[in-house]
Amino acid sequence: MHDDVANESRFQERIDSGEKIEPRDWMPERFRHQLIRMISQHAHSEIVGMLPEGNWITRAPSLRRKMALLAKVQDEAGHGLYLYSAAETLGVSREDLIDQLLDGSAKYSSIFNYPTLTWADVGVIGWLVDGAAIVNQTMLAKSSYGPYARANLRICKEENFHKKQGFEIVATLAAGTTEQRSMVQDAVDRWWWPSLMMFGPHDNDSPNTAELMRWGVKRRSNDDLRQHFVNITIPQAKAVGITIPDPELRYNEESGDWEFGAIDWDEFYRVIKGNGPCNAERMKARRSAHDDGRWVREAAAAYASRDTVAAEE
Ligand code: FAQ
Repeated sequence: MHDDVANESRFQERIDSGEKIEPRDWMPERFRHQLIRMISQHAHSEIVGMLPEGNWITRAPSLRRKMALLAKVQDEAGHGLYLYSAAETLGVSREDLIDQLLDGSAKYSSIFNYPTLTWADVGVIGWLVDGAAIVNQTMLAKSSYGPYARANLRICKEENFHKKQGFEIVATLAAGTTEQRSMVQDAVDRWWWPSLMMFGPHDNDSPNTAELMRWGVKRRSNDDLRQHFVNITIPQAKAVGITIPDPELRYNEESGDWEFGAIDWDEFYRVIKGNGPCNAERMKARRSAHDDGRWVREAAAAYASRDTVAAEE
């Protein structure tokens, strides 16, 4: 008991002085548990997040667009792998984490439960969804847990490219025909509010933020990051002539913030409880991909064990 108190205060001192916590270092069980929760949710989000845009690979409007989209969706798979590896350093197996996703006990980001109805959605996801993810993950790249911080650093470099490809699609459509302009505006109208929800509930309703900030896992709160995202996105929308679907949006000269209207939290909780527009479809797609890929995993494991036997002989 005495040791635990001493360890905990030494642990907090290390965090307060800006040191990174590494996998073999002493850490409170609750810290380990919180990180596994957060990193695995993040990993699942990357993998499920491949589905909405993957839906448009075969229908991309040109070879150039198709190549960029293919590369982006493949990058998201890579991000999932960095993150599952980071979670594994905390003593949990990838198989268990994937089982939790497939049996519905683990969460993934609310944003991926919305449909991609037109090609403009691909641009708007790159611009808004990757844009929101970068704001959140630039902060997480400074997180106190070494493997998670380093994974986010690599992820952010790629996400920046994703955001640029998305914004370029949005800018092209916004400067296009009347139909193209209305298609991209319609996509922004549908994705704007769910993008704000990605940052999680308001700070007062966020059970995990205070603890995660004390431990330096999160460096900024949900509301703080959401406001930063709005502040940087409004000038981008104006630059390409897109209207943000919020009549209450106002610039506050004193604070320098773009103030925005109320978020529909009933919708958010409905989606994270499994009742969003595409939750069932996303889980069905992940379960069948898992079943269809079983023979690949078995073959890879057979090769790995054959190599081990050969090395021992
Ligand atoms: N969706 O107390 P808090 C991407 C849950 S990656 C679903 O505030 P916390 C890349 C939360 O888990 C996007 N659930 O929680 C890409 C908690 O439930 P629990 C994913 C949400 O952890 C782009 C409860 O609500 N990024 O987009 C959401 O302090 C394009 C209470 O919330 C990450 O996962 C939500 N939006 O803060 C890929 C980043 N928000 O677990 C493909 C890492 C909250 O207690 C294409 N995660 N909840 O049952 C984080 O930064 C944090 O975990 C937050 C939530 C900010 C998501």
